[in-house]
Amino acid sequence: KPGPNIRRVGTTVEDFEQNLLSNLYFQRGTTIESASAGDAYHTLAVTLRDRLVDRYARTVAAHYETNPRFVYYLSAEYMLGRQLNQNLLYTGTEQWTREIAESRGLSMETLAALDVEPGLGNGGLGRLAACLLDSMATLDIPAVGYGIRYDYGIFKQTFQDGEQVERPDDWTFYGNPWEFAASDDQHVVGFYGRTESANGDSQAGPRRWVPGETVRGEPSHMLVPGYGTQTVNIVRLWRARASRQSFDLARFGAGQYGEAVQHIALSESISKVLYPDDSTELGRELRLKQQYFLVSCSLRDIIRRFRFRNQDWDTFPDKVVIQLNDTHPVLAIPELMRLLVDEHHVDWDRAWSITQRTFAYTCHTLLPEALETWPVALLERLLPRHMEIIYLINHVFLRDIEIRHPDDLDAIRELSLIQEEPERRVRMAHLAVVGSHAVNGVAELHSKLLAETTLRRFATLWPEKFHNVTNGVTPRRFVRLANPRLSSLISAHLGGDGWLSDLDQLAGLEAFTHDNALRERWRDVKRHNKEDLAAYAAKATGVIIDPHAMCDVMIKRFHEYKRQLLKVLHVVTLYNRLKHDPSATVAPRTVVFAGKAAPGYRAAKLIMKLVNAVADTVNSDPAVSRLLRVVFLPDYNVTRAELILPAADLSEQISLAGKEASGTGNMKLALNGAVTIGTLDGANIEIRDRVGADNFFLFGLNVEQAVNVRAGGYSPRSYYERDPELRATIDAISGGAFSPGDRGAFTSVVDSILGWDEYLCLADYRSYVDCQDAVERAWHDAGRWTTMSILNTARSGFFSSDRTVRDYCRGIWNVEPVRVPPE
Ligand code: 26M
Repeated sequence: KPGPNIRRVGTTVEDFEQNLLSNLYFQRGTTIESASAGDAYHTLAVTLRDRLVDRYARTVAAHYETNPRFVYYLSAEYMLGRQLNQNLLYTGTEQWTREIAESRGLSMETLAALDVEPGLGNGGLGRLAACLLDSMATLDIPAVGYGIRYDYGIFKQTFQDGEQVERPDDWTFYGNPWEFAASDDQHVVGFYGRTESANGDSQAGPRRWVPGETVRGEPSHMLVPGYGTQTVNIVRLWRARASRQSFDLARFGAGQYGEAVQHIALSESISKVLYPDDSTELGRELRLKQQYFLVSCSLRDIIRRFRFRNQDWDTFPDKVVIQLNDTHPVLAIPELMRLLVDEHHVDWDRAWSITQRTFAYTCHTLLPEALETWPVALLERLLPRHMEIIYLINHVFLRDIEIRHPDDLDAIRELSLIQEEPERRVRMAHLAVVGSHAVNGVAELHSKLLAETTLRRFATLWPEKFHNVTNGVTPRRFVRLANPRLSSLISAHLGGDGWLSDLDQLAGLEAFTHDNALRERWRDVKRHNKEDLAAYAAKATGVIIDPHAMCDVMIKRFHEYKRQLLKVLHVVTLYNRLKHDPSATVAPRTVVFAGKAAPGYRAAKLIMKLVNAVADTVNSDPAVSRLLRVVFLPDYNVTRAELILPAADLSEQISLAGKEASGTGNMKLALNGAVTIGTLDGANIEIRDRVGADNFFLFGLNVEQAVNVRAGGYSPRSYYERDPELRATIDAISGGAFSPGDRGAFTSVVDSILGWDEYLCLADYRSYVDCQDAVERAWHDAGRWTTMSILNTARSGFFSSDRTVRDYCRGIWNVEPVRVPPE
């Protein structure tokens, strides 16, 4: 039981200033006279951290007292975003800090710029994990997030000759003031080796795994405060460390410096770098090691925590629910079986019941290439005992299927955890479904398609296992912190900031839709935000943008299914129109792109190069650049999103229907008053249902039509031949209009859409361009646009991740909040 806490922080501004000075002196080892901006930043960070530690200690005490059911969120990725401004807001010290800093000649911007964002994720999946952590803490849900502390996060993106160049993200180079390392709390993780019989020889009895190699997992944690509450949860990140005797002193003595540290480097490579792939699986052994490393460390930790207050294994699922963020941590299922059966001597059937009741699985994709499978041969080598357990799980499962459906070989083949052709592989999604009591998709359409296509057999078998939980985003970070101007305006009209923890209150704005004072200020806010973005764009890219022009944004990972290429076709269409008819009534527009591509994804990288080439041509052509500008902001990350979202007028959500599981950028943009142009895909459908069809620009094929077009022998070339404007657009690209020195630069992009066009860009082109014309007409009617913008914000309260977490709590987790009393 935790002892009485030392009171370290006070409640007044004087206390706060005293805490700062004391940390500057004792933590940073410097004085106010000689402190640098870095010293100030670091000191502020640890002073805020101290305040959160106080709350965290009380949270731990309340949890110990109540012994509640905990959510353990397992994710290979977290995109937490910068911590400073968030922690200032959550500790209520924003204003004090500003005054203290400014009185000493330091701006908040200078301090914020020193805050480094931990980019420990690729995109949507990792950011969703961070939003859910924020909402769980805000709703007082006892929860721990487990992840990997990569030394290098998602690469930094730069452009050279329009091409993406990746640079390492050494995010802790100057230290990370937000984390606590617990180097005395390590777990040992095994790999390779062999298995042998323990006692008896029953198939399902315990066996012993003798690993051939071990590494240690060292935890550190960051604090995850809730907004408007005392709860502070943690996210616990594991880092690989070599065992203590790994340094080869003899070799070092002999001058073989590289060889002397080789073993250390090899062991520690496990948590060295985040794999920068999003929705593709390359099946690298080190990636599998990362996954098992995360799982093994986290489960040991969860079990240790369970045993503080509980003994009976049968109560494990009453105290523990483990949410698997996609298949990346699915090895937790055989690992828990191994721990229960081999190490704690629980019999197989009892262990299996405990396991199934403990796990729940979220699927984030429908793309076949994103469904993880691992070669049986690799698993047998790396994790021999886990492979035996997977075989046994499969055996028992398929025996059941045979009883239900005798002689149905198709059912067996399609349901099996093992894929046989062309090589034997373990299907991680199948393992996840079989080992969990709940499976969910991330938007209504996605959950429906999962149950009808990818996981159809399972959904027929266990319909009650399948759920939908539509994604959400945290309004604290993506409205309050990203868009302070809009937030003040909202608070002024709603009579306070209660909306920040009860986002449905935004509906109260609707009453002011036709209030001229609000409307005018609404437009002012957007314009100011666009000025901020323009200043940044000028600095980062040299492109000058007009804050009065429509700000049309497409910000997301570069992927063919998301169809940045369709957006390029639209830009080139506008360019051609302006070239041929300089008096064309095109609305002034700034098209903003941002996003990274997986380093090995050639097609996506060529599309990026095309975006940059089109931007160069358009921006330097005086005949068009008055009305059309294109900016590709490099190095998209959470910080950059926070800058772009508040400035957006138009939100591009144009994936081919049936491909985007949910999307979350779509929600962030709508909340910031951007109007969506989008397909009936992912959560776009739910956004449109809520904001109203009049306030959403819909185009394109729906899922059923897209399937039929492809099935009916789709010929992209016939669209090219029939539509002269499309033809002129594509001809401009293939004719070298954007690559004067190298006409063939984009041949492969053009060949690919004319020849096969996997994501039906040409089938949706006409509908898209016509819809963009409707956007322009709406833009010309400034009053109509303002109404649409206000209604998008007012009607998007549903997309708070607080609602998402409540849905998980009720539908899947069955957990109750635990209030932490204020001191
Ligand atoms: C796989 C193998 C090796 C390395 C990395 C991966 C991998 C990493 C991330 C695979 C998929 C990854 O993420 C998929 C993802 O981000 N999905 C998105 O999840 C969001 C949150 O649910 C949804 O909003 C998006 O629609 C969905 O694309």
